[in-house]
Amino acid sequence: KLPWFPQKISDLDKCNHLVTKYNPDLDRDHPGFSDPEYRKRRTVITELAFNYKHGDPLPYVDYTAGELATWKEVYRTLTAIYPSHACTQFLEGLQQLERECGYGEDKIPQLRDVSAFLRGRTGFQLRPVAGLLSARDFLASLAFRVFQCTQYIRHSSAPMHSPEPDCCHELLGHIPMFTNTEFAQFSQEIGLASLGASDEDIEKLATLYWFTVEFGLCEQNGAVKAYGAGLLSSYGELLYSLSNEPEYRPFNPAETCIQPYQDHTYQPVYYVSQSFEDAKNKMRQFSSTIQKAFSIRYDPYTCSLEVL
Ligand code: H2B
Ligand code: FE
Repeated sequence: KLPWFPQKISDLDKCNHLVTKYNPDLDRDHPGFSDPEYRKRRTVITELAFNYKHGDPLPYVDYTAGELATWKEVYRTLTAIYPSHACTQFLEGLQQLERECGYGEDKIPQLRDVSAFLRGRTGFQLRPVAGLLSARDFLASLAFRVFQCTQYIRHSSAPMHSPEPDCCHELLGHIPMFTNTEFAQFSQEIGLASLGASDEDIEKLATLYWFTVEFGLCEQNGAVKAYGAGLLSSYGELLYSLSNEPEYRPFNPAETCIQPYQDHTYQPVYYVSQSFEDAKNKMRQFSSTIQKAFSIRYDPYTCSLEVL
């Protein structure tokens, strides 16, 4: 039986299934578990996402002094090592955001402003999400050039790492890459490949997403640089991934898609692409091997799919 999938952008209102993992209310290891004030604040911000419908203005969050202090610490620490650790596309994206979209250490950018900016660059737009989404729903939104973003911030006791996505991960890790045309295309193609796919194929695509968009490395001018958002939003792992400790393997979807991965510690292995062009071509090749009973065309004028 064919799994349901969204066919128009407003159907993404139904792509909101969360994975209950690393949640401050349920997970005793979460840094905010024993901080009732943090948990209360989280509820307020996630409520905004639960109530959001496609077409609504993106919710505006009035961040507290404490939240702004966490952001500043994360921003300062990470931007200090980006020049030596991040790929050029990421650095260029971040520069644009600093120049034209109000990025900086003193304020947490609002999703509304960032979404408007990205739309004009690569046609990507944002929608708020309450936490870690199922891989199926998360990937489906990419097919419509929509990136689902959390809006709360990590707990102040652990600014260098968050086990779950937070606004530092989204705004610093992911958003700069979405200003890049090539990368935007790559992301949408993974999304389109996921629509109506079997659970097994979704798992493979999620694994590929993990080792590219989240933890990918690429070669640039004879050096290895990070482009994965999980690395670019975690000071410790960014340093570790480019040290000589972890194992590197060339990115090869057929092999990478079955590599087990973990989300509570650093990755033991990273996959290195020669370029985005290379990664995109290999992904495209892999996607064509996913068996589906139909083919799909995305219509950018109506933001909907033609299923043939
Ligand atoms: N949900 C959210 N909110 N942000 C992500 O970056 C994310 C997600 N990544 N769900 C997904 C899962 C990814 O790791 C793959 C597709 O499973
Ligand atoms: Fe992510």
